[in-house]
Amino acid sequence: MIDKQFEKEEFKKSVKENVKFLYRKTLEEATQEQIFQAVSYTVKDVIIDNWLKSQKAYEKQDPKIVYYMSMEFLMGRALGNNLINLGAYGEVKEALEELGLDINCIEDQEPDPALGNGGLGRLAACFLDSLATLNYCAYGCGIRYRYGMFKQEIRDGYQVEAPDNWLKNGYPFELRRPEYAKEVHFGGYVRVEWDPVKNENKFIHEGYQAVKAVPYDMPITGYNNDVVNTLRIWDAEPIVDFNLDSFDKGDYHNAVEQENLARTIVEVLYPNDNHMAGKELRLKQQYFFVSASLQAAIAKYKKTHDDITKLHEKVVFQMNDTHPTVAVAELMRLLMDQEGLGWDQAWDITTKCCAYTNHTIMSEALEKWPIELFSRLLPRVYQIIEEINRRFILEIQQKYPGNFEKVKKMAIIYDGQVKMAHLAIVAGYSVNGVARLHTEILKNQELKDFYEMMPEKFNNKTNGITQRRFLAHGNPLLADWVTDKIGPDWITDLSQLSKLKVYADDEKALQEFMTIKFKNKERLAKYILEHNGVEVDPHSIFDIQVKRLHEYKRQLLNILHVIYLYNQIKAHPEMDFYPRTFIFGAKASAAYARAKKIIKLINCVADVVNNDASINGKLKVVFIENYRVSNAEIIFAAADVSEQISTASKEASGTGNMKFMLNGAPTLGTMDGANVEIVQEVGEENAFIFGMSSDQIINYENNGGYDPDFIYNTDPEIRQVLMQLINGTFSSDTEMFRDIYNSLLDKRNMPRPDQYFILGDFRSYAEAQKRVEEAYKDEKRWAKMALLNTACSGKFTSDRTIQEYVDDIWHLDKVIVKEN
Ligand code: DL6
Repeated sequence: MIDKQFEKEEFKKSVKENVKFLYRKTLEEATQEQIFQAVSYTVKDVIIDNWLKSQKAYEKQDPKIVYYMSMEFLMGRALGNNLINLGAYGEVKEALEELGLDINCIEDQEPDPALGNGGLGRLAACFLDSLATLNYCAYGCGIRYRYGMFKQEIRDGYQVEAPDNWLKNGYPFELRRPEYAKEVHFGGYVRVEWDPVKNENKFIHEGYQAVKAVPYDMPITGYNNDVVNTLRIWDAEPIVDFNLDSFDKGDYHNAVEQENLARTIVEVLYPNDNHMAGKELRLKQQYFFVSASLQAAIAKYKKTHDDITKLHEKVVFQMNDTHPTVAVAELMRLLMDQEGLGWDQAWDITTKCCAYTNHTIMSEALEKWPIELFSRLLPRVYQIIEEINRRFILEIQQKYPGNFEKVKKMAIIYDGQVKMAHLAIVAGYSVNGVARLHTEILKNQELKDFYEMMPEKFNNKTNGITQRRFLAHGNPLLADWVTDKIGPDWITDLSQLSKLKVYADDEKALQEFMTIKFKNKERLAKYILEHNGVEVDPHSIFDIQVKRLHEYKRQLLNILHVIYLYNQIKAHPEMDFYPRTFIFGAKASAAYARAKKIIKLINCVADVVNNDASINGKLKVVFIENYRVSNAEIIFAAADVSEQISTASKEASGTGNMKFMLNGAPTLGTMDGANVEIVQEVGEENAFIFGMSSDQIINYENNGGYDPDFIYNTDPEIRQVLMQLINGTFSSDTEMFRDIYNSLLDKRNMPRPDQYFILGDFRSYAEAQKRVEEAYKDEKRWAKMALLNTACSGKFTSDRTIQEYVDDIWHLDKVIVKEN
């Protein structure tokens, strides 16, 4: 234990008392879930003391605050993580044991607060952890969805979505803060009135519907520094007084609509990853949390500062993708209509306060809203965007006289649509990509015109992950081993891991490292048996691909290759083949039909392969149901091979790749996203790289694609695999996988067949897989590779990423909370 914050006896007493007060039960009578609540309240008690202390320190030191604005925070469970960061995990584990309780079972009672899809939502959670650990004052600003990311069930091989009612038993790590509630307005119209005193027009928003935004705060604990920051997520409630007023006036209809709006607005997280659904409710959600967060930030600033024109000295709003970009116009509105500033002053402040992170180049993810919808829902905000656009077009014309192509490509409003990325770039003072390659593609391809016009705004911030969750908590055996070898400093300084390199040729150390890996594989095998009913052999190679299901991530390439291996083993039973377990975990967006078919295919292949006695268990395929943060921790720790096989140029960064690397799994991947930097850190000899480069892919794309038919016609083994999709090998319904087959070969497939170059990269992938097998057979060589992956992963901590954001974009001051 770092601090004497948890006296074992006191802790036990407090847990018993909480069980009594909360449930009128003794410990013996209480359920595991009730004990989880009681333990959490005890832990929260300690956290609240530090939370108060942090607030006091912030009030005294008045640091600049970053507001991390994000539609998603994929937090994962809080109890274990808080205990790690409080330095009390070991003590609490022992105390619970003394009470006859198993900490793992208690932790398993906690729902995963899954207020995010994956990528940028999990990144936001890692960033909050690092901000608190590095002593920076930060707020996460988001939405308290009543239903988080759906729970995935696999029935008859199909994904079935079940609601995630994470709040059903009450969530112990949140605090309702009604005193900070704010009103948010939708619809209505803008009346313009002349202000004779100021000699200018006044814009008055009327006839709107109002919703009350009520914040719930969740504590974000730093590691061993007593810092507790806040994740503030907003709930929606009807405005009671206004309703009564409406009833009095007989405006029953409006009152009911306001009730409905409040009920629906935060009901559910849109389960789309890298895809924009374009739903009106989504825009409502965006404006709802952005408006409430900005109002709260301004109110907080004004409590201790009287000059609003200096807001940017104390406040920065980081927009996590374009989802919160309406913040730009809302801040302008608040500064002009509420604070009484003129356009130029408001623009000056806004453009010094807002910064934007881009997380994808997938065109279907780019947010564009129809003017009709936008102006109807947010009439005043739309007016402001029109004015920003008008002024920006003048700037373009000044810089590129007569060049209408530029206006067409760069305008914020064009073709009947409001383009949120353009708004974010024009108003933001910083635009960053999330891995070196991604940022270069933004500068030279996707956002080329903007980069040419305003190069000073563009910068790269390669993503990172928190080692507190993904090593200290997720892989305690390896964490202890690392601490034993190099001391505990890696927990807050991951670059320390490079000290492990001296063990790369130390046989004893390598053996210890691989023994830990084996134990983690046994742990995962047990989980798979319990959850899938499939027995897997921990001696086999655990080859793992866990991430959202998307065609560009190419789970299809992986499973087609499994089919290819299966054919090889069947055709050559005598062939030397190291047993393999291919493990998948992935949620598909509920409306993404092809992605869901790929899940079905994986499960159908698993059925055939796992039940074919003739291959002697050499090949197993497992699809882990309901992949989420809590089971991810177990999965990363157990991986031998990390599958990172996206079509080059499509994965902005990836962060799963970093979690595998930290846990000692070499990357089998393309030169895409942060894989490029992983390979640079660990050396190409300690990874398995294959496939076309991003330049090659982009080149093909710019010239109408390539011809997968040629491969189909000239490579009989690939042709056999494709034919098996439609000849009944994996489903008696030969039409079951026709769409997948067509997606690869049919000229009518839009925008072209095999858009993600699966056949184009197939041979290269199969060869890389062969190299994996060869390397794995050489135990010493493999152990060295695995250890070096851990040793070279220091760069990929979110602590490094956050420090770069602080140095280059946010310019925050460190705050000291813990007295020595
Ligand atoms: O930057 C975090 C993460 C990247 O690592 C992934 O490569 C990228 O796909 C992901 N993007 C999103 C975009 N989602 N939407 N909508 O999550 O961001």
